[in-house]
Amino acid sequence: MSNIQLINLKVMGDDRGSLISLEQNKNIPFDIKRIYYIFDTQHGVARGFHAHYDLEQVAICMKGSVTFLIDDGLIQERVTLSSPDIGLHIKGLKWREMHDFSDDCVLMVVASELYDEADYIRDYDQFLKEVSNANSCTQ
Ligand code: T46
Repeated sequence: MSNIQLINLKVMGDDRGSLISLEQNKNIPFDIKRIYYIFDTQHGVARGFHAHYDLEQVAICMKGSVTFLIDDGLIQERVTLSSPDIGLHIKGLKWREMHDFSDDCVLMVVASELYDEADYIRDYDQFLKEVSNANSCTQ
């Protein structure tokens, strides 16, 4: 199964333009506790380079484009987000990196938990150990 889980967000359009509504436990598959957004990313900058223990997120590129790398410890996959009606659902132990931000990129992220630095795994070798531990628990 692919690590790239995309959510198609229904556009409510009329002759005035477009509108998308995000609702917890409806098109966003969890309780929403936090929203943050990333913008004015400097040219050539990449972000992320971490995984989370428990956090579940949906990333939506409101403007411009950005490429995510999602890595489950075995497979690395890339997806470019460039439309406000597509959400990238990131759940479970997944290393994520964000590359190739366009100058005008506005990336909004809807999150299931408040900010907690203790939930971050910022070291790739530690991430691989956590994946291995999780896999040995499920076998
Ligand atoms: C993720 C990717 C997609 C806060 O104080 N509160 C917050 O809610 C967030 C998200 C960050 N911060 C602080 C922590 C750092 O001092 O803001 C600074 C930048 O955060 P970070 O380096 O973690 O940013 P990114 O872009 O590498 O990662 C972010 C999220 O942190 C992360 O959960 O999945 O976007």
